[in-house]
Order: sequence, then C-alpha cells, then structure tokens
Amino acid sequence: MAEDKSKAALNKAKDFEKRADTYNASQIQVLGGLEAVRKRPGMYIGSTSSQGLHHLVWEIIDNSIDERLAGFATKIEITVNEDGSVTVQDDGRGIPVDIQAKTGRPALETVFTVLHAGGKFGGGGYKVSGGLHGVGASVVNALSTKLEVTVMRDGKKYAISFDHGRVVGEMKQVGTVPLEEHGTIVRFYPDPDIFTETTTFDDKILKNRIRELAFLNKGLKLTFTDKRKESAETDVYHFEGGIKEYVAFLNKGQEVLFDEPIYVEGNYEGIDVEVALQYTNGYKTTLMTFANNIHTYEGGMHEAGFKTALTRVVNDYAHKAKILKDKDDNLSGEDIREGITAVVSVKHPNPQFEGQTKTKLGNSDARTAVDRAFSETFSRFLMENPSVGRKIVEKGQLAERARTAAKRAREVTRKKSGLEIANLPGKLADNTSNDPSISELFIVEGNSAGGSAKQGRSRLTQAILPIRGKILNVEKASMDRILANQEIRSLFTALGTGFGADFDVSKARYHKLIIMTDADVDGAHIRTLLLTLFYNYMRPMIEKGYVYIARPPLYQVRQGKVEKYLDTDEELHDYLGTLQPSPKPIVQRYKGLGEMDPEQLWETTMNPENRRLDRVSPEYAEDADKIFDLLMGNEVGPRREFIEKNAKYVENLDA
Ligand code: 0RA
Repeated sequence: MAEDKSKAALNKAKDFEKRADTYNASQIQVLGGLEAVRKRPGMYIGSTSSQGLHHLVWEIIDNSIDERLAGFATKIEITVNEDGSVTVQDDGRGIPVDIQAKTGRPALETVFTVLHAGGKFGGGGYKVSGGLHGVGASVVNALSTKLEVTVMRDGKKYAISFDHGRVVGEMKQVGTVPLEEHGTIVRFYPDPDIFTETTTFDDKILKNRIRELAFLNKGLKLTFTDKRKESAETDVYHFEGGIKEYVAFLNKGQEVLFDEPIYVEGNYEGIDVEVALQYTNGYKTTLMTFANNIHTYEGGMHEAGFKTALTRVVNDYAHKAKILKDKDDNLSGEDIREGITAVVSVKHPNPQFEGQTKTKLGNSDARTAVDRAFSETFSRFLMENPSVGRKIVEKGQLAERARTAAKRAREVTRKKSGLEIANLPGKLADNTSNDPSISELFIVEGNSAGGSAKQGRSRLTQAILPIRGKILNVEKASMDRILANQEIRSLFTALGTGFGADFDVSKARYHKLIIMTDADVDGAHIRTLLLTLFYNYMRPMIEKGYVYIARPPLYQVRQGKVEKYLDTDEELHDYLGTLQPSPKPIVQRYKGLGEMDPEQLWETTMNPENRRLDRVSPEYAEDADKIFDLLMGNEVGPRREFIEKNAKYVENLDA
C-alpha cells in the first residue's frame, strides 16, 4: 500500500517535471522568437513607420477574417480607444482555451507567444488564410507594451494579458456569459520604443482598409469607432453585394455604359472566384485584383486569367453578333479594357505571392479558375444583353482607332534612342553616367529651384528636369491636357521608357525618379498630380520602387559654425531648447526650394549623405490618384469635404 502511494507520488512528480521541462523549453523558444521580432521588426511587418504600425491592426483583423472565412464570425468591430490603443472584437468561436498536450500551455497563450502559431494547430481541414500577412498575433504581441485578450466560449469568459509579449496574467476564467455570446476581443498598445516615428493610428487609413475588407467579404459586417474624438460615431461597413458594390462605388458620379455592374462568382478546385465589372464612358482603365483579401498590385495569374477571358469573350461575341466581320482582326485586350472598372477577387487555399513587393499571385491554377468562372457567365450575359454587348465592342473599336492614330503621330516625332542626347529635352540637365542604376532624375518645381539644383548637383549621377508649376493647375486641367503638355512629354522623353502601350520600364535611364517640390499647398498639388500621372501611365516605375519624394527641410538653425536642418515647428522648438544662448542662434525658415542657394539645396535635399527620400509605394500612389480624382471631379461636395478635412494639414505646411 505504502509502496503504491509513493510510486504514484513519484509518477506525479515525474510527470510534473516532464511538463515543466517542456514548458521551460517552449518558453525559451518563445522568448527567443519574440526577441527576434523585437530585434528586427521590419522583417515581420515591413517597417516601423506608420505603415508598419497599421500593419499590426491588419494582422489582428486578419485573424478575425480567417474566422469569418472558416464560416463562423459575422461581425468584426474595430475601435481606437481614448488611450490610443486598438481593440478588435469578433463574434467567432473564440480562440480555443484548452491545454495543448505538446506544450502543456493553453492554446490561447500559444497563439500569442509562438511565432507563426496562427492556423498551425487544431487542424480543421481547408482554410483560406490572409496570405501576405498572417505572420501571427504573436508578432503584434511582441511589438506591444501591453496586450489583453478576452475569449467567450462555451458560456465562459476567459482572460489573459501580456507585457512586451510575455505572459503577465495567466489565462483564467473570469466569468460566465450566455451560451450565444462567443468570440474574441484583442486590445493592444503599440510599443513606442519600436514605433519611434509614431504610435498614432490614422482613422483615414483604418477606414479605407476596413471598407475594402467589407467589399471583399460580402455580408460581413465591420464597424469602426474612433473614441479619441469627442463625439465618437460608429461607421458601419456592410455590403451584401460585395465587390459588385465596390465597382458601383468606384464608378460613382461617372457616366456608365450599363446600369448595374456585372457580377460573377464560382469555385473551381477549391479556389473561390469573384469578378465584378462595369464600363464607364471614359478612358480610364481601373482593374483591381485581390488574392485572399490582399491587393495584388503587381497582378499575377488571376489577373492574367481575367484579361485573357475578357478579350476572348468580347472578340467571340463581336464576331458572332457580326459587329466584327470575318476578315477583321480581333480587338486587342488593351482596347477592350479601355473605360472598364473591374474588381477580381480570389480566395486560394495556398496562395503564392511573388514579385518585387510580394503582391503578384503566382498560382497558375488561379488563372484557369478565373477564366472558367468568368467567361461562361460573361458570355451568356452578352448574348442576353445584345445592346450592352454592342456598346462594349464599339467602345473597343473606338479605342483601337484612337490608339493607331496616336501611334502614327508619335512615330513621326519619336526619338530613336533614349540615349541620343540630341533628342533629349532642352531643359534637361542630364547626368554624365550612362548607368541607370546610379542615375537619378530630379523633377524640380520651378525654374529658380531648377537652376540651383543644376548648380548644386553631383553631375555624374544627378540629372535635373525643371517643371513649371503654373501648367499644373490640378483642379482645372484634365488628364488629356496634362499628357499633351510639353513639360510632361519632356519627362517621358528624358526617362527613355516610351509611353502608353510602348512603355517599357527596362529602358528607364534612371532608377531613381525624385519629385522635389515645395513644402506648401502648391507643391502638394504638383506632387499629387505627378504621382497620379506615374500611377496611371508609368506604374511599373512605382512597382519597381524607382519613384521617390524628396523631403526638403523647413528650418535651418545656425549657431557659429554649426548648421542644423529641421522639419517641423516642434523639432525646431526642441532643438533650440538644447542650445546655449550665445552666440545667438540664427533661424532661417525656407519658404520654398527657390530660396535655397545651390549649396544649401545640395546639402539639405540632394546629397545622398544627408537627404531624406521617401520611396513611393503603390498604395501611396493609389491614394494620390484617389485624391486627384476628388480634386478634379465635377462634384463640389466631395472636393469641399476633402479641402475642409485637410485644411489642418495644409495649414501646417503653410505655417
Ligand atoms: C477555432 C480554432 C482555432 C482558432 C479559432 C477558433 C479562432 C481564432 C481567432 C483569432 C481571432 N479570432 C478568432 N476566432 C477563432 C484554431 C486555429 C485553426 O486551426 O484554425
């Protein structure tokens, strides 16, 4: 008897030791993993700038979206709290709380402490996950000073809390709830030691993405509440029509060829496909593609499948309906797409993201899936709606005629080679190197700044193209007129890439295209216009990461021989606070680039050693494009709203 008892005790102790060992081992691994995240946050969230900060929110929302895709959550509520933290709540099953055999720890804890734990345990068969992100809740935890999770599951409420990724409040049951109340609540506080630029969430960025997610996940209800505002209202994003409503939204205020966007959905071999499209009467092609809710800026297989199918179906229809004669050539894909607004969204069980910015879908089965799902329904639609079919074909024919006419005109004036100096625009001060990888083209606002830049530059690597601000009256000029503009054409010529259908990024004579405009309202206008232009007519330059914005400083402080350049009033104030009173520091405020002499311009804005350049991401350029549409639009309402909303920003720049 006594022996049995001691044996049992021994076994128990052994078992405890074993579990404790596993625990220690897994904890060490955990801390190692999270340390790595804190050491190199950029590896996990891209950067620690504002973009990286917002990535934390996407990461947490992605988990709730996964729970939606698994068929459980119906609602996701996002809140920015008064203290600047963010809460994401869903009504899914609630993260599992059971103790895992392998670690001896609650699953809930593991999700937030082990790298890449999300979705790796529990099984549950087929699951679509937000590919590009999905690095896991543990990354958010590692980069937060505090993170608290509440889970409601099986009528019980559980809580756990973390400090810099470490458990500080072990998981425990904290109460009961009605059985029908279930879900997960995550609240986190981004660590200012990691996000040194800013820990302030931008309501515009959050709302934009939340709206996009609502369009991409039809029927899912997302809400956004900003409690930092005195009158915190809740915005509700909920679209039963999904991307069909997205297309209608994108085309709002524009003349359309037919009233309702066409919407197609299907599933081929486990790949969900949705396509929505509508033609406008305009010339702009808007084709947005998504894979697992990620905007695939670089396109990929799903985009290829859509383009091929659209071109084939429209041409087939045109021949069948005898709009094109047998002897006529097919219309080109580009001509058929002119004026289209289309959204293609696929959800793939195993998405492969490729390309420079990992936003190109590589799975070739996605091409087949989109082609199959789209072509049959679209072909039937054209047969059943012949008047729409005819309009689409005729629009393509018009585009073809315009394109051939423009091409002929271009051929007459086109320079033969980008490197033929004689053909380069007169205003361009080219650099002497022929190596594009070290060549930079500064697009400078105004002739006087252009002059200083030409004198101050490094001749080997830096070319200068001054651009007159006056022609770029963003609100009035249409894109057609802008493209006809001599200065803009000079830009394409200098760049050496050709234009439109002939655009070829591999011919770029410079691998840095740097926009250098004043830090005032006009400068912002010109920057917006140039970005819109690049986004629409030389997007590969942006995708390759060749486009930059120079950030000239606002102040110079000189004390004796020491010079310091500063960006904001706050920085100026702080810096002056650190100086001795004598000799008296002299503060100069730069109104514009034109006020700087060549040396100053070199020192502050052009010298690779000191200058600050912001690389333009496709997202950023897309925003500029949207703002441009707003500024150009005929509707006064949104324009006024934009100007009012941004009045503060504009004042800051102008102060
Ligand atoms: C059931 C099983 C698993 C996770 C979840 C539910 C779940 C996770 C999250 C994250 C945020 N909200 C959530 N709601 C539910 C295990 C993971 C799996 O195997 O997929």
